[in-house]
This record gives sequence, C-alpha cells and structure tokens, in this order.
Amino acid sequence: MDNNTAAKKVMVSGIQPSGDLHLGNYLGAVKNWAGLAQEFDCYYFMADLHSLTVRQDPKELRRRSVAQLAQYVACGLDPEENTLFIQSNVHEHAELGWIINCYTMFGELSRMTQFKDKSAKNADNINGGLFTYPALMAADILLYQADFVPVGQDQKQHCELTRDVAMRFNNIYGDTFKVPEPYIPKVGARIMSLGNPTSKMSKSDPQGCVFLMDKPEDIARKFKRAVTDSDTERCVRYDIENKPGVANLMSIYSSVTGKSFEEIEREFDGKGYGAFKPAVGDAVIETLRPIREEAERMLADKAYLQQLYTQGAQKAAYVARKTLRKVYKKVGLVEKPF
Ligand code: ATP
Ligand code: LTN
Repeated sequence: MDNNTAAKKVMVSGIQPSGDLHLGNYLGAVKNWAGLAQEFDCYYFMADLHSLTVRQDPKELRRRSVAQLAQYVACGLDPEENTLFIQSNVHEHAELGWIINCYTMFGELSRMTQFKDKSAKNADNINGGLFTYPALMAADILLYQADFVPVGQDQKQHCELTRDVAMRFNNIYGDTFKVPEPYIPKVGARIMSLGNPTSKMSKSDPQGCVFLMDKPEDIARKFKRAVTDSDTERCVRYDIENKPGVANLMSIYSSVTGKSFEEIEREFDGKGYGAFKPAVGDAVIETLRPIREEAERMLADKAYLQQLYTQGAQKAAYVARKTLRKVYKKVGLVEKPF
C-alpha cells in the first residue's frame, strides 16, 4: 500500500457469499472495482453475516466465503492494494451493527424493498436479521468512514438509509461518521438471465446464470441454449424492447470484447443467431479462463488464502476499531479496560 492512503477517498463494498460469483457480479461489480485502487482506499469483504439472514448450509457458506476471496483476487483485486476480508472476522461489524440498530427506525426498515422481496421468497423464515439487515450494512460502511459505496441500483435504498442514520447520529452526538454516497456505475452492465432475459442474472437461477468457476463446456452449453426471439430474420440488432435476449447477449459480448454495438451488428450481419450465440460463449470462456485458473491455483493453497484473509482482517480491524471506540464513547459505553 502506498503512503498516499490517508489522502485517498474511501470505498467500501461487499457481496454475500450466499452463492458462487457469477458473470453478473463480475461485469456489474467486481471487474469495475479492480480499477479503483489507484484512486481510492478500497475495502471489499465477503458479507457472510448478511448471508445468515437466509438459512445456509454451514460447510458451503464457509467454503464459499474463502472461494469468493480467491475469486476477488483472480478478478484483479490485488490484496496489497485493496483490503480484502471476511466480514465476520472483524467483530466490530456486529458490534456497531447493534448500535446502529438502536438508531434505525422500525418504519424505515419496513419500507425497504429488499426486505419485502426476501420475505416473500422466504415466507417460512422471516427472521429479525432479515428485517435489520440494512442496519448491519450501514455499520459495514460507517466503520470505515466511507466516502463512496460501489453497488448496483438495487442497493441504493440501503445506502440512502445509511446516510439518514449517519446524519441522525451526527446530529445527536456531533461529527462521528462520514456521510457516504452510493457509487453506481453510469453505464453499469446489468446482465440478464440467459434463460429469461427480462430478469437479472442471479445465482438463484443456475440455468440462466454463468458462474465464474463454470467449466468451458458448461459455459458453451448455456450460451447455445440462451433464449433469443422468434424474429424470422434472426438478425443481431440491439433492440432491448423487442429483442431483450439478443440485446443481453450483445451487452455481454460488448463488455468482454470492448466492441461497440454497431461493430457487433456489422460482425454478425447476415450470420444469424447460430453463429452469434457460440461466439458470445467463446468470448466469455476466454475472459473467464484465466480467472478460473488463477482462482483454482489459489484454492489449492489453503495456507496462502488464510494468510490473505488474516492480513485483510487485521488491516480492516485497525480502522474499524478506531471508529467503534469513538462511538462507544459518544453513546456512553464504558471503555474496555483490556
Ligand atoms: P441474488 O441472487 O440474491 O439477487 P446476486 O448474486 O444476483 O444475488 P448480489 O449479491 O445481490 O447479487 O449482488 C452483488 C453485486 O453484484 C452487486 O453490486 C450487484 O449490483 C451486482 N450484480 C448482481 N447481479 C448482477 C447482474 N445480473 N448484472 C449486473 N450486476 C449484478
Ligand atoms: N447488501 C449487499 C451486500 C452488502 C454490502 C454491504 C454492499 C452487505 N454490506 C456494505 C455494500 C456495502 C448486497 O446484497 N449486494
């Protein structure tokens, strides 16, 4: 890490290890994070505590938390330039999470659309954690005095709540937290499901979802089966309203090759979907190949990964502890004597 860190603005973000990382997570989030470390002091974590709001298989959750770290690094997040850690390894998150809970209103939490969506999907397990999820997320962000929070559009409401709670706390106790802003990519690639191009690619739909660790033959099969449309000309043209499947494949192809939509239309002019779909599959395979191979290499070296998440948690805890100490003092908790 360079000596300039103190002057840099702070970025904080996390992804829940409740599924393996997929192409949507990569193109919409992690790939963009990789370019930010030059300009920002970046903290990225595996939000394993958040994953507990939905029932998890314990072994799988542990495996995915470490696998996600390997994938972050393989996607270009240099562990020397970025602080990469597992959320539950930095206990300050849970501690500040509780305090933030006490400054977050029932009404505010009731308005969160993610809570409404997730309660509908998990009707048999609408637990307290699912409801207070945004308070823990606010703690994740405020602990590091973040300036920016790179997230997708779906997390904007949680970021707004974080700002409101930070301002509320600062009004009562004086300046304590930096009030963060969401950092939403302007032309953020929103990748849609290959099986159902009107809903986003998501780990809960494995057939329409390409995972970073998928084998090349599985990726090829998923693209060959990708839903397009019944246009008789089978023309590769960007028309999101009438041809959402083709538009999605064009977005993916454009993101991984850097080609513009016009270039893609010219390349496949008169060739139809039969040539287009495998070409997108091949381009994705070649983009993901080095990522998968690098992640596999790291996953074979458990000691190295353990050293990475230890170093990350130590760096994160150093900063988190400072904020938590300040908060304990402000709210009237007795300073820990040891
Ligand atoms: P879920 O299946 O629960 O919706 P997910 O894996 O699709 O989860 P999240 O864990 O909610 O995604 O998101 C992690 C990050 O990846 C967020 O910044 C989010 O905006 C981004 N992301 C997720 N899915 C996509 C997608 N299909 N296209 C672009 N970005 C995405
Ligand atoms: N809620 C986010 C994951 C998340 C997060 C955070 C993102 C948990 N804590 C702090 C940014 C900052 C999600 O589901 N994508």
